[in-house]
Amino acid sequence: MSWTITETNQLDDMATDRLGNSFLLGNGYFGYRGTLEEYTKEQKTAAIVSGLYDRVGGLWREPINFPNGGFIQVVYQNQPLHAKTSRVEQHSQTLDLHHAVHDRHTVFLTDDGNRLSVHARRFVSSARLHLLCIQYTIESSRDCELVVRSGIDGDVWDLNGPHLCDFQPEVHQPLITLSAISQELHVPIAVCENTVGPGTSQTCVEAGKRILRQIRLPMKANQAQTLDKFVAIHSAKDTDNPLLAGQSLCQEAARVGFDSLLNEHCAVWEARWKRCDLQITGDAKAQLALRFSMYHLLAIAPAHTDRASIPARGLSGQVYKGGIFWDTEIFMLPFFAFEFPEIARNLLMYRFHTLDGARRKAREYGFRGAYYAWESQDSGDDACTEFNVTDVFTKRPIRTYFRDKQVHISADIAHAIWTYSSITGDDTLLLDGGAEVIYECARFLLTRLYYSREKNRYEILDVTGPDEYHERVHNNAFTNWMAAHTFEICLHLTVFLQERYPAQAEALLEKIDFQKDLEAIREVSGQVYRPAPDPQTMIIPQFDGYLALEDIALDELLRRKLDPNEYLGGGNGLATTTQIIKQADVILALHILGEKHSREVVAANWDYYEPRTEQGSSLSTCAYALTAAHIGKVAAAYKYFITTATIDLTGDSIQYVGPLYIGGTHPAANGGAWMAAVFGFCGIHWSGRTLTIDPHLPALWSEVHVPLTIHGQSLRLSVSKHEVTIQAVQPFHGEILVQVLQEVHALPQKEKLSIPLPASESKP
Ligand code: IFM
Repeated sequence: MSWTITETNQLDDMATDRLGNSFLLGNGYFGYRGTLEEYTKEQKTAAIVSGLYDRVGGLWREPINFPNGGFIQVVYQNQPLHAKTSRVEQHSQTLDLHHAVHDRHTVFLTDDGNRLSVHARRFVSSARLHLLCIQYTIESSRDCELVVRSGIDGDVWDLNGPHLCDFQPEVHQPLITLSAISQELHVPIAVCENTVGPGTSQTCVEAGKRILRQIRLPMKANQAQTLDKFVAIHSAKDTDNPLLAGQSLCQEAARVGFDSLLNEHCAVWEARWKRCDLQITGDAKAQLALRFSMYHLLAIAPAHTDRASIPARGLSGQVYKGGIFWDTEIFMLPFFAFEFPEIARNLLMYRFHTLDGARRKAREYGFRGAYYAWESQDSGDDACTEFNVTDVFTKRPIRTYFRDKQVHISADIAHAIWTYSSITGDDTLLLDGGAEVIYECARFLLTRLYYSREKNRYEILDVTGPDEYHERVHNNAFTNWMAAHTFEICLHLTVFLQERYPAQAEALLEKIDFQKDLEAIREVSGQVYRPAPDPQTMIIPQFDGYLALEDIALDELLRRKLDPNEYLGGGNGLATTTQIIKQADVILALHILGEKHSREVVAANWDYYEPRTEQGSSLSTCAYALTAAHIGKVAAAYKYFITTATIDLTGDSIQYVGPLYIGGTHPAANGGAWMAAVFGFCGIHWSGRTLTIDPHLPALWSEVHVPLTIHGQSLRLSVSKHEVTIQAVQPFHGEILVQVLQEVHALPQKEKLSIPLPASESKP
């Protein structure tokens, strides 16, 4: 029930790209695109290893795409079969979200009328992080001999490569291996492969970076033959000897066998879904889209390490240089903090491990503290360049002010750490580095303030907010609010540490020499300018002067375009001089920090900004969904929720900015979809002490079951149009307060707490 996605006969080039993303498999260590076994770099095959980057000459540094050990091709009468060029009678791809297993069925019809059917089942093991397993079954409608070419293809798809050199194809019977080293840092990598099954095998090497075995398979009509293929992927970042580690894993895999490996892998996924499956009654489409979103987050989450985080395009390729953006902290972290706190902790510890990179960046721009990278890779130094976009007309790079001016990134990280601590009640993150990160972020923002004597307030000038079409503006509401919030966090944190961990608090203040800055923060905190709603219109200006810009309808602006891919921001962009914005900005601020504002204020701003938002970023629609649900615009919220949750199913996202390819998966939208369902429709809000539930369910949703973990306590919530129920899974310490319709209840230890909703709350 709502656990599988299937696509049939989708073989055109657009579909190949889209399915490469939607059918992605992964285990946090590596992602393997949903391409077909016979595909090559032209169809964007990729095995992207998390946290391993390389740079060629002056090109962009980006993740390494490993040699494709999943390559298999059937040759019939000297003709290789290929789903895109051979005659295909039937074709389907299916992803079982419950177990993270991909199936492919293709029936080829050969020129002489033979039917060859291929069924390949594969998974990226979540029990053994370096392992990809494929079971390849072939059947022929006639007696014949087939050749199966199975091996490792080192000729890979790269955006700014090639990243590997010194290829060493080797045979270590029964294995074949391909080793190489990365161009920039000379990191050795190895891919090892073992294909087990019938037939007689010979090995051949093509062009130095492709090593294949040719298996002669005598086929009897309608009798299937099965090959099991095991692929191990390692780099010297994981182990001293990637080749040896790969060989031993491949041999071990063959001993254990495909079925047992599949069982252990499925058990990991079943356990995950037990913890987080959100069940919607009445809306199978939303259910599937939401599970799809959660699946994608889980497939790329670094559950195994706190040295890596989740890039903006996940592990689906090299787009955005494999960089980790604010996407993780603002859009993905809530899901992990409420469902898998241990993964949320890893994501945030990554920021601690990259703190020195953020300190270097702050110094580079003449500030102190931690200015986090806009696009962060392994060291935390900023991979974002000054010229991110190319002008489609002049073919010249456009100066963009993402790297140097999106200062909100440091506030976003401080906010995420504080939120994690509030949701999980886990102080260890703060003690193990989180507090240091918050202090350094606050210090950076302190040094970024400008005191206006005239207005007697602290302002933040010359920034780019979330809306990237308006760069170098003054007093961006989102940035100012988040900075002021960071100062408040910093002060609360100090009180908290001094009360609970006085020795550690003192040691930390001394270690980073923070006392004076702390005093300064205490002084300025109340005086930071927080753009407020206009008393008449209730509109919060996105930045100084925003409301005076040309107020043009989005359609009209888009009609002014001369090229479909032209960039709307930057110095000459069409949107720059207008009120058209790329993505949610004030609306996102209202979602994160809008508590102090009335629903009327949120509604007025939603009505104002929504028609002026291009939704040009995958981060935007969820913010509109969340806020729309909050103000009771349930139909609009639902529309934006579906757009967010299906982005990688429909492939309906921007693929190019100028000539720059930006396709891939959209994990921030995946996290946004979860937030829209939980915080938006179910109206769940955790204040640090009280769990408030204020549902606004879409018409089709008769009931939603939400598992949540708060302060280590697993809770099962049910929200329907008539009732809210909540139960603790185990006995708990302390008190959990639940607020529904202004009434606060203490959650009983054992029984279910049921709170009826009056008829007026049971709105469609
Ligand atoms: O972080 C986003 C940014 O807000 C808009 N451009 C794409 C980035 C990565 O998703």
